[in-house]
Amino acid sequence: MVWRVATASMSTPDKKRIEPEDHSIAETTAAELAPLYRQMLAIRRMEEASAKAYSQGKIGGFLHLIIGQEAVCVGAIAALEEKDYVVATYREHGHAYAKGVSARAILAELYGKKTGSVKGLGGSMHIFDKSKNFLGGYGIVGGHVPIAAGAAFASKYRGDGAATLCFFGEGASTIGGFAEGLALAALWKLPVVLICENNQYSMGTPLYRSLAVEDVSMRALAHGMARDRFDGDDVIKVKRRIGEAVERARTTGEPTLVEVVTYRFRGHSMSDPGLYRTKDEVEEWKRRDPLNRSRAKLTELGMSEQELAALEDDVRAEIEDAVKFAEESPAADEYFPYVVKE
Ligand SMILES: Cc1ncc(C[n+]2csc(CCOP(=O)(O)OP(=O)(O)O)c2C)c(N)n1
Repeated sequence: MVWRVATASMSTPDKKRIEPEDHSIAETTAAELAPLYRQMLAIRRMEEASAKAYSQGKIGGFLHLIIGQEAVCVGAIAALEEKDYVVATYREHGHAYAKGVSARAILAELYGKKTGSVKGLGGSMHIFDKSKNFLGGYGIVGGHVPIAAGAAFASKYRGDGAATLCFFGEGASTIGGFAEGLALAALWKLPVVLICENNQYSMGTPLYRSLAVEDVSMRALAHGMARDRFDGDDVIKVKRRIGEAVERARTTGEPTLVEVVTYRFRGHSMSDPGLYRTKDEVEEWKRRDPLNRSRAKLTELGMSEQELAALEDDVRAEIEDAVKFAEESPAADEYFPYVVKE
């Protein structure tokens, strides 16, 4: 038996690339970018609406927002087909929306209403929709990585040609479940793309206090797995680079570990004022806002202010309708631990 020795200089299948910070948007057309900008804006408005409802006491439990990170889930999921699967964390409202779950079903779930994606019994951290191949929504950090490997195993077993995207934070990469999922994905050559949304903080802990290396994608080397690493503020770049990994999964069945560097503008959850970061740091990242960058690119590509305003009005109407729907929907049935009412 020949063992492959993992080193940082290994040329195959090490696909890691790091490039200088670049604040532009990759080559694209308005036809490609406009729907992605619309999705990112809808996610941001939906998150803002949920923050408001939470502060009014209309949403209970935990609420983790993705504001600032929208380009990652939108770009990555844009590289998929309907048959592909997505598995995500408790910070998953945007991922669910990008995979086709409606703002109505997401907000109603947050409000604990019967019309929510899981009948109001799961709440913010447990959005799930089998009809969209959106497989959750998990609250145990890193615990869902083996679940994603399992979904990819099922695709390989059935030969359905689907790829699975698994999203997690950099904090999850220190968890046993992450190591187990990675090991199985590499050993069994499973068609899964493991996407580390490195927003640089696990709750209030900065990356350098929880990891011995800055580069999370290096963990792929231990498994001879392909890897990539890039800045995640450009939705088109995210789509292209995740697209390469999805193509690899489909054609060779090989997994990829992708680290996308990003930033959350707000605290870890609604109860976190984020005092462990300086105002300057947050402001610096806000200047790189993925939504502003996409909007500016659309103007450059010839979209008029009038057209952009129409798109933005359309998003506002969609989210206002979803809030109204959630508020007016009936409350979830009472939940008994051993009897789930249909
Ligand atoms: C196994 C486990 N340990 C601890 C927690 C508490 N917890 C919830 S979120 C979180 C931080 C995770 O950070 P990261 O993986 O970087 O993701 P992010 O929240 O930044 O998106 C922790 C420690 C948990 N939910 N599960």
